[in-house]
Amino acid sequence: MSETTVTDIKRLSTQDADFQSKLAALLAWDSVSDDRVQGTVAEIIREVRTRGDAALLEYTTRFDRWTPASAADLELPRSRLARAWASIPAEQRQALELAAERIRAYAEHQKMAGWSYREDDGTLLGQQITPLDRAGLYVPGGKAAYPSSVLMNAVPAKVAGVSELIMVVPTPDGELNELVLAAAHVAGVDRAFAVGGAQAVAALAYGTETIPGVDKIVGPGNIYVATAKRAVFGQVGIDMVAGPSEILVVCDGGTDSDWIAMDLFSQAEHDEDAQSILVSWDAAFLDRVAASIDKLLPTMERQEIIASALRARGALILARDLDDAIGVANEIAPEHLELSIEDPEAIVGRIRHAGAIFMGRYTAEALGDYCAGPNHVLPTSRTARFSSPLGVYDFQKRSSLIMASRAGSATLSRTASVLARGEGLTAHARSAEYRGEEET
Ligand code: HSO
Ligand code: ZN
Repeated sequence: MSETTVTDIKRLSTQDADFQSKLAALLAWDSVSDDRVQGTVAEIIREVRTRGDAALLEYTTRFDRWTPASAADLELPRSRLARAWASIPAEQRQALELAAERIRAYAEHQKMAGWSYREDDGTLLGQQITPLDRAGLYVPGGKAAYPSSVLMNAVPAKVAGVSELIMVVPTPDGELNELVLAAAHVAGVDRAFAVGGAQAVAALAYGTETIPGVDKIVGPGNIYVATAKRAVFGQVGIDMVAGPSEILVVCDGGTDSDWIAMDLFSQAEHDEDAQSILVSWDAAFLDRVAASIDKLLPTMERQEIIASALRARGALILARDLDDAIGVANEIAPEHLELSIEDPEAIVGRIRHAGAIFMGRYTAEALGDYCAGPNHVLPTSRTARFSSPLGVYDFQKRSSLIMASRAGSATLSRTASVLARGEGLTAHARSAEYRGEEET
C-alpha cells in the first residue's frame, strides 16, 4: 500500500493577520473555459445545428470511438433501460428504488401551486404554474457517471409534471453503464440517447432529425459540456454550471475524528479539484483529525485523488468559538455544510449561505448524496449566496394572471394613463382609457 501522507494539509487560524487573503486564495476557483475550448464548442454547436444527425454521427465516431449504423441506433429504447434494470443485482435495484422513492417524497413537498386573489372591485390577480414540456438530462460518462445523479435530476422533473424527459449519455467505445440505464428506468426517463459531449447539448438545444429539442437542459458534465450549456443558454434554459464538489464541516470537537476525516475524504474522492474544509474552535480536535487523515488515507481506494484534493484545496481552520465558525461558514457559502455539533437546531437559523445543511453528528453528507431525499445537485463555488438546490421548481414556471373587472379597469386605467403619458406612449394610454371611459 503506497504511503501518501497529507500532514501538509493547510492549517489556518481565523486569528491570523492575513486570514482573509488566505481564505480567498483557498476558495479561488476559475470556472471560465479557455478560448480554445470555446472555439471547439462553438464549431460543434454550429455543425449540429446545421447538419443535424449527420454531424452527431461524425462526432460520436470521433469522440466516443464507435459508429452507429444510423442515427436511429443512437436511441436506447425503453426496453433497453428495462433490460438494464433486470440485469443488475437485486440489492442495487432495491437501493435505487428506495432512493428514488425518498427523493420523490421530498420533491412532492416542493411542488409550487398556483394562487389567486380577488380585490374588492372584482379584479382577479394570480399566478399559474405549469411544468416544462420537455427537459433534457445530460449524464456524464467515465469516472463521474453517477446513477444517483440520474435520480436527482430526473425525479424532480417528473414530479413537476414534465411530459417528456430526454436523457443523453456518452458511450465511450460503445460501452454503456448498466447502473445509469437502470437508474433512468426507475426514475421514469422517457427517452434516452447514446450521445454525449457538446454535440449532445447542441442536439438537445436545437433538435436534430432524431433527437427532439428540449426547453431546458440539466445535469453535470465536463468542461466541453459546461461550455456548451453556457453557449446554448437563451435558446434553452439551463440549470447551473457546476464547479467541483465541496464540503465544509463545522465541528465542536465532540465527534469521532475518524468520522470527520472520512467526511472530508468523501468529497475529496470526487476529484482532485474538490474542496474539503474543517472548522473547529478545539485545537486538539484539529490535531486528532489530522492524525485520522494520515491513518485512514492509506486505506482508501482513491487515495491519490483524495491526497491531491486535500493538499491543493483542503484546510483545517482554527476558529475562536462557535460564532466565529458560523461567520466563516457564511463567508465560504459552501455547497455542503455539516454542523457536527451538539445542538445544531439552536444555530441553524444563523446559517445564511449553504447549498445543503447536514445537522448533527449522525448526518454524514453521504446520506444526502444518495438517499436522504433532498437533492444532491447544489450550488458550488460560493454560488449558494444567490442560488439554491435543484428542485421541482426548476422544472416549473409561473405565468401571471390578471383579470380586470369593469370597475377595476376604470380605476387602473387612470393610473396607467398617467404613467403611459409620462413615458410618451400614447397608444398605451388610450388603450387603457377606452376601457375606463366605458364605465362612465
Ligand atoms: N457529492 C456529489 C454528489 C454525489 N456523491 C454523487 C456521490 N455520488 C455532489 O453533491
Ligand atoms: Zn458525493
